[in-house]
Amino acid sequence: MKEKILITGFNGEIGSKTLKELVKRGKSVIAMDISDAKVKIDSVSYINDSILNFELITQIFENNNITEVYHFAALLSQTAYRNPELAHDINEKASRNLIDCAYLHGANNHKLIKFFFPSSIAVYGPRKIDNASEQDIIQPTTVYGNNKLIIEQYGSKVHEKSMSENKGIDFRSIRFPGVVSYDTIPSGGTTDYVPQMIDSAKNTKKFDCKLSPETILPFIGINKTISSIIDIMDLESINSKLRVFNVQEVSFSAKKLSDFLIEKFPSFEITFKEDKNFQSVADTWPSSLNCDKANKYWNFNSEKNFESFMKDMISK
Ligand code: AKB
Repeated sequence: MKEKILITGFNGEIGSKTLKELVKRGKSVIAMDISDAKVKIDSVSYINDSILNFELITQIFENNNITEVYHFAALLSQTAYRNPELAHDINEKASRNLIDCAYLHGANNHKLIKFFFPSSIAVYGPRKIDNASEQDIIQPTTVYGNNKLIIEQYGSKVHEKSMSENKGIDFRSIRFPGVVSYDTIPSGGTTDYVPQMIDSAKNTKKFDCKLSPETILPFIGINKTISSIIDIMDLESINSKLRVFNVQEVSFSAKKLSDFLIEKFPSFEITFKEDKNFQSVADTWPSSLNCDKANKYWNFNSEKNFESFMKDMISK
């Protein structure tokens, strides 16, 4: 049977670009999302359904030769805060189910299925730290952070079991900071003020920033996000018990961003109105991440400084 890759949440910011990249590399993809594809690629098999349809997920594995899974379907931090039960179902229950199905598929077919899970800086807390490394204090204070941590740990546990049996899943995960795209303006996340502020400045719209000017968070551009996913999944194996790796390109405060945008777009108007649901979350997330492990395993590095990072984002 032909080898297939399964992507969930393919319509999202990261899912849509990962899908395109895999197709470009000649991969045969089954793409699943609750909402239908805006533009369809001929070679892709689309499934328009919920990740909570467990029967369907079982069938996908039964009827196909799946070799890799990219699991992007999720509720982001602010949406999860407003819908904790749904977040538990989508972010945790459905993720566990997908890991279990992939494990069974691998075990039954005596092979290892590569499984990619996008985690987040939301697993950190309860205090803001600088240069956070993978093992630093991990006590998330949010629903979303807890969901992500539980799946990091569950995936790593199933990975270990799989390694001891030499069949099942090969779990790989990246802890993403805020992701900044030049062509999508996401909402639902705590870090989405960055793409939203850039869009407002470019289109001369007023912007109300929900974080204090001093708040510093780490970020990565969408191109580096996608290349990191492709690079970690391209590795034949990762000789490490640690399955989750930090990546970032730059860290900056909300004020540094607004100053830069006002200089480039002098008519841009911004106000800072702290919203406690956003501020209390950002205050527990690291201001920067240590990426030594990603550098060690797949040569992850970033030559970006704030100016070159922002220039890329506003020029597109
Ligand atoms: C969010 O804010 O929900 C995400 C993240 C950093 O995980 N962008």
